[in-house]
Formats: sequence, C-alpha cells, structure tokens
Amino acid sequence: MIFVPESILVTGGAGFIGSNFIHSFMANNQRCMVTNLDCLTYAGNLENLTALEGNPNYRFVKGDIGDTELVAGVLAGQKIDAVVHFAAESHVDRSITGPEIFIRTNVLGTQILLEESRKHWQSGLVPDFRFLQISTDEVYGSLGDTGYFTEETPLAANSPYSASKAGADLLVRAYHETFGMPTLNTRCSNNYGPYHFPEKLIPLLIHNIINKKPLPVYGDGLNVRDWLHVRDHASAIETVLKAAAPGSVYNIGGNNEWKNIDIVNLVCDLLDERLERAEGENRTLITYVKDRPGHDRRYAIDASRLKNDLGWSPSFTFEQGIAETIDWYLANQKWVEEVTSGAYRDYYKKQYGGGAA
Ligand code: NAD
Ligand code: TDX
Repeated sequence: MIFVPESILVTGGAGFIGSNFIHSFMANNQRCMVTNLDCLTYAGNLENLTALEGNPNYRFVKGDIGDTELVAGVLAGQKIDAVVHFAAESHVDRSITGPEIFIRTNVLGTQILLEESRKHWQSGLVPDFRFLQISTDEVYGSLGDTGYFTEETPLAANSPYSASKAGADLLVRAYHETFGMPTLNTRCSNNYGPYHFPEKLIPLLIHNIINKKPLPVYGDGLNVRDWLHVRDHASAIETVLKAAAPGSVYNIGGNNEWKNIDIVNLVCDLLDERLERAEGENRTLITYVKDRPGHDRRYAIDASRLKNDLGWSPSFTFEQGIAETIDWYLANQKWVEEVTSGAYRDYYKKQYGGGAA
C-alpha cells in the first residue's frame, strides 16, 4: 500500500542532498507541507532554497535535532507524519580531525529525534507515520577489487564518520525491533550534483580548476567510488518513503564505479573544453598528496532490492549528470564564491532577521 504523507519534517534540508530532495519532493507533492529543520552548520546554506521562499507549503525552522523540546514542538505543531532525516556531519576528513561533533549530531542527535518521533507516533495525533534514516554505503566498510555491498553485508565502518552513521542506523533498527516503530533506512553511494559543498571531491575539483589551483589526489588515486546524481538519490528516497514496508533497509546506487584519478582526469578534460584551455592543460594541476588515514579502497552498491521490490532505477546517465553539474557550477559561480568566502552565512540574518547563522 502506498503511504501518502501530508506533512513531512526534513532535517538537514539546507545541506546538499536535503535541499535537492526538498526541491524535487515539493515539485512532485504539491499538497504536502514540508518543514525544514536545520541548525545551519558550516554546511547548511539557505541560498539553496531561495526559490521556495513565500511558498505556503514550505517552512524553515532554525534549530538542532538534539533540542528535545524544539523537536517535540515541531512534530506535534505541524502534525508531522513522516521524518526524512538527513541532518548530519557528513565529511570524512573532518571526522578524522574532530570526531566528537559527529557522535553528538549523528548518534545522539538521531537518538533524540527517534525518541521524540516515537512519542509523537504513539500519541496517535497522526493516523500513520514513517521515520526514514538517510544513510551511506560507508557503513559497510571497504571492498576489495570485486563484489558489492548488499543490505545483508555486515556493518564494518572504518572512519569516525561512518561509525557514527552505523551507530545511528542501528538505533533506527532498534526502534523498529523494540517499539515496532515504522522506520525505514536507505544507504546510498557517493552523490554529485548542484549545491554540493566545495570541500567534497567533485565540486572541489571544479572550483580549483576554474581558479587554476592544485587538485589534491589522496594516495595513489586508485580508490574507487560509486557515483549517483543527487536528484536520483532524491527520487529513490521518495520511492522508499511511499512504498517500502516499515522496518526495511534499501541500498541506493547506479552501478557507476570510478577510480578517483579517472574522475579527476574527466573533470579536467571537460573543463579544458568549456574554459577554452589547451587540451591537457588542467591535468597539469593534479597533485598527489598524503593519503587520508583509513581511506576505504572501494565502494560498490548492489541496489537490486530497490529495483526488484519498488521498481526504482536512476534516470541520469553519468555523462549527462557530470556535464550538467559542471555547467551548473560554471553558471553559479556566485553561489560557490559566497560559500568559499563565508558570505552565505549572513543569509539567514538577511532573510529571517535573526543573528548570523
Ligand atoms: P551536508 O553536510 O551537505 O548537509 C548536512 C546538513 O545538516 C546541513 O544543512 C547542516 O546544517 C545540517 N545539520 C548538521 N547538524 C545538524 C543538527 N545538529 N541539527 C540540525 N541540522 C544539522 O550533507 P549531505 O552531503 O547533504 O548529506 C546528507 C545526509 O546524507 C547525511 O546524513 C549523509 O550521511 C547522507 N549521505 C550523504 C552522501 C553524499 O555523497 N554526500 C551519500 C550517502 C549518504
Ligand atoms: O581533495 C580530495 N582528494 C581526494 O582524492 C578529496 C576531498 C577527496 N579525495 C578522495 C577521497 C575519496 O576517495 O575522493 C573520494 C571522494 O571523497 P569525498 O568527496 O570526501 O567523499 P567520501 O569520503 O567518499 O564520502 C562521501 O560519500 C559518502 C560523502 O562525503 C559522505 O557523506 C557519504 O556518506
């Protein structure tokens, strides 16, 4: 049976994937209220959502998922019938230099959100309810040269980031097993696309190439990532939210493995053309640097359960998706400049009149 939410709470909706999800979900579900709860860390950028200002079905709440009273108030006040939980610290490198906030947000924050959601669901204020935890293939650890992560692959997280996401996933599982709460859990591969914060590989490459800065490649550059366009991730999440059985776990991916160095070369070459530079010029910016500690060698997702059970498959080809992404960054250099200069942090104050984010 299809679940049709009427009022959803999106956490972390000012970030990369959350903002893309809000745009596509609101376009597809024009009767549903969307409340975006985000505390606006360095990764939260309300400029990603300017197109929605004034839309009566969209509401932004500045706040922390770890704020029990605030979360309880939003759940009851907005009669939330689905929580789509993106809010997290998401950058592996930052989790190596400062793991504590990862545990606070990703583990403790998720537990608070789960606990308040449980009380809200059990209060009977809404007839049906879902809690969807957005997770990552990184919880499964690292693969060798062959094989794929399935939903049965044991969790074997290797970085403080992925360990915190695995902890959150297990809490979600526990709330289903212990309380019968209607939870869902998705685990997706690496995303790319518009609004990607330029500390992550693909937007960092584009930004540095435009500015003729070095392109740091960790280790030997042969680590493999499985890339999916962020709008395909958004459509998969919507499918799972509406059609998956409570308690289920779904991998999300598009069978699109790339060695890092091949992605770097591809982005260099596409930008040679667009910036009218000589063939091979951008590749001269490539700089091999010290490897990331504990750097997972290969990720590859088997998403056949999602295809077989719910009929989902990606709509972007990588060629189309990466070309469009590069063009988006070229057309939106102001967005990138505001992020890299820190100017985006004044946006909340300008728009909502509060203190700087
Ligand atoms: P992001 O870092 O771009 O955005 C995270 C958002 O969460 C930001 O807007 C931030 O302000 C908000 N946030 C952080 N702590 C918060 C808190 N305590 N309370 C409220 N809001 C808070 O992250 P992203 O890349 O969009 O990832 C979103 C989710 O998807 C994460 O849970 C991540 O683990 C998962 N995921 C990401 C990828 C990827 O490739 N980026 C792949 C698979 C899964
Ligand atoms: O400068 C760089 N040089 C480089 O070689 C950066 C930033 C990254 N890399 C490598 C490390 C990874 O093998 O590129 C690959 C991708 O790195 P990131 O963009 O940092 O992503 P990753 O560590 O794979 O994690 C991402 O995908 C899974 C997201 O940040 C996570 O939130 C998500 O769960």
